[in-house]
Amino acid sequence: MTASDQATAAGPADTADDAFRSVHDRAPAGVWSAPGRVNLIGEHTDYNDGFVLPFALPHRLAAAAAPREDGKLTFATVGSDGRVHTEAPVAVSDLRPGTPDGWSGYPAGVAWVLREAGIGGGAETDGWTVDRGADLVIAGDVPTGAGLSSSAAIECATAMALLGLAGEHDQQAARRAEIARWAQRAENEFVGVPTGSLDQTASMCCVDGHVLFLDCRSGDTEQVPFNATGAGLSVLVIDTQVKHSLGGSEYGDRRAGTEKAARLLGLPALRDVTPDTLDDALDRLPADLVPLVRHIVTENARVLEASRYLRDGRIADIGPVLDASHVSMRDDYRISCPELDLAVDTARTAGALGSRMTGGGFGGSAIALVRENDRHAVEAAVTTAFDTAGYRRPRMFVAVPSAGAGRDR
Ligand code: GAF
Repeated sequence: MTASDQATAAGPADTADDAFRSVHDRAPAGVWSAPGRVNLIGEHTDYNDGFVLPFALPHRLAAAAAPREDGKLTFATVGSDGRVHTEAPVAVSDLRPGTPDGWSGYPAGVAWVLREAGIGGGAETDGWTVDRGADLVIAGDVPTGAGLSSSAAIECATAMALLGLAGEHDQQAARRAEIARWAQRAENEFVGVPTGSLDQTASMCCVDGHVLFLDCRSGDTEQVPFNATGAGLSVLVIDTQVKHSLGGSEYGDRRAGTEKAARLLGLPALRDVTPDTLDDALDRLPADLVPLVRHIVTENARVLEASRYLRDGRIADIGPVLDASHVSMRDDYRISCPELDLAVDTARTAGALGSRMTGGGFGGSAIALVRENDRHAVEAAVTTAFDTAGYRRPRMFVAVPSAGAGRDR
């Protein structure tokens, strides 16, 4: 692997297209792509029916694809060395949760879900369905294991490609939300990682220049304008390069803990505990669940607070809310790590208006809201702090809210 570690000057769509031609000696029928995301705030709230506030990154994974007629799926990816890595073909009829595994489990899982959903069969594409098979070549620049949703990007790019091969060109919001649910199902049931709906919904439903306010219970979304540049601000992503994986037990443990707490409280989900009822709820729970519940309830309140500021165009005011979110994740939900804490603390000391880890945690990335004039000083301070601590140097870049999944050509 990996498709997503690749630094591609040509851009993901060009790279995927070129690689497809070199592997298959023909042109792809099309190229589709989907972005990674940062979550501005609202961590681990998605599987508790709560609120999240992500935006799409400019970093994307592209899938060049063409139909086959022999019932086989082939997967290839372009690695960071520019080389194409091909996987052994797999029969659509042999797809089972967990098989294939590794990176190709993500696109294979999407094919499995779409096959079950009965996608395709229309006259426009000569009756093509996923059962007939497809060639997919994937390339792009979403960092992997960085908490920036490379998994959702590969799932959503694949879903868009297979739907495109089936002749679907519908880009309406409701269909996009449904595609996100299919992609999430692939991750939950085929790959076997019990994630919520945040990443796939962000990859499918985000739009340029906006953050996405998502109510994970109702599925309602609101596009909230977010022009940090216009306010002289930047969202700096600090990728600690500590690889995070959601496949380990920690993510599932947190999820199980919050679901158990909701059950003990007799509620459908922790979304139903509010700041007003929090103390009463905590009194009724065993000690080990108290900090988990406190994080979810206060984090939901912070998402609502940050959203109110952003609707009023008060971007700088979310700084303290980001800080409070990080403290809650570090001390209550316990999903941070020394590298993330160092990045956050150093950014704040060097002038960031607010900073927090983003994504699943246990490694991955932090974000810092910085005045553009202070950005270089913050970057330098973080680099020095990591050097001094003997940590691997982090990668940093400014994240600008970008478009969701779509067809490139
Ligand atoms: C990961 C998961 F995939 C999301 O569903 C979400 O729970 C997130 O961690 C934490 O907010 O990205």
